Amino acid sequence: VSYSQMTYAQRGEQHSHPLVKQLFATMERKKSNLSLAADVSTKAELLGLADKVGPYVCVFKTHVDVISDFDSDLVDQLAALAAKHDFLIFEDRKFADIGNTVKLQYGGGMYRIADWAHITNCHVIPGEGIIQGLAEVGMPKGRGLLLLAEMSSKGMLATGAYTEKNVDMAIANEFVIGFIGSRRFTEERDLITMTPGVGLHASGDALGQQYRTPEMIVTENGSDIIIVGRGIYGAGKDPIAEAQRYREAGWNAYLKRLAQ
Ligand code: S5P
Repeated sequence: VSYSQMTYAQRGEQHSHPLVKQLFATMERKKSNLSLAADVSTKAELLGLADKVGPYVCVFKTHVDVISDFDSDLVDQLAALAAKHDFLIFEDRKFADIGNTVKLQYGGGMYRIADWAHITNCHVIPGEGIIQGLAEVGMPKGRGLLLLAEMSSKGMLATGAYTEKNVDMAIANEFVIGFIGSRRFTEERDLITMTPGVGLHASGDALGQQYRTPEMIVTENGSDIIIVGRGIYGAGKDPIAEAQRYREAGWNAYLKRLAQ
């Protein structure tokens, strides 16, 4: 039986990676396969969003390098909100350099990402060394890595043989817990997929983003988690109401998949 036919709870029980076990348990507890892409530019906005939308998401996704007033207190407060509302933190850093450099970028600098982000991600353009470098920092801390096997934007180059290489590298490296992409990629090791470019209404933006519905992504394509940003906090929106709506849409798409 395919993993896409199993419940998140069942998959959590049999998964070998403690972080993924925790993720699936959280998803089941909160009945949420929704991740918020919190692309706001100040500390106050980021923490405000985490406190408001936190109850409805399993994963809170950040881009800390767009926060104009970043400081270490921000990550302390974000970690406290993660405990309060029961979500994991994913820093969407998209590392893309050689192993030695990404080790420095992941563990050090002013952001010290490995100290607070449960999940991060990378491109495999540099070859397998990037995974090994990140693993040296993240594995001892119990973190997990996603590979960008595909992207959501118009004209993206991660296709065909490149996507397949991502899948091979993910299977071979314990630190990898899954992918960013549009679908389930493999039945090996129950590697998860998180999908950005999800929207109930909009079809895209002026800079190449393309949106598909939760049903296309979760029910039809077998992805595990939907990532939604501007659909929840965009201009004129009520983030709590939209988060509830996307949570319900994502969860119903999952229930529909199980019933197929
Ligand atoms: O292929 C990708 C990969 C990612 S991680 N396409 C994406 O859009 N993302 C991220 O998902 C992007 O950096 C942003 O944070 C989020 C999508 O935001 P939205 O406002 O378009 O929903």
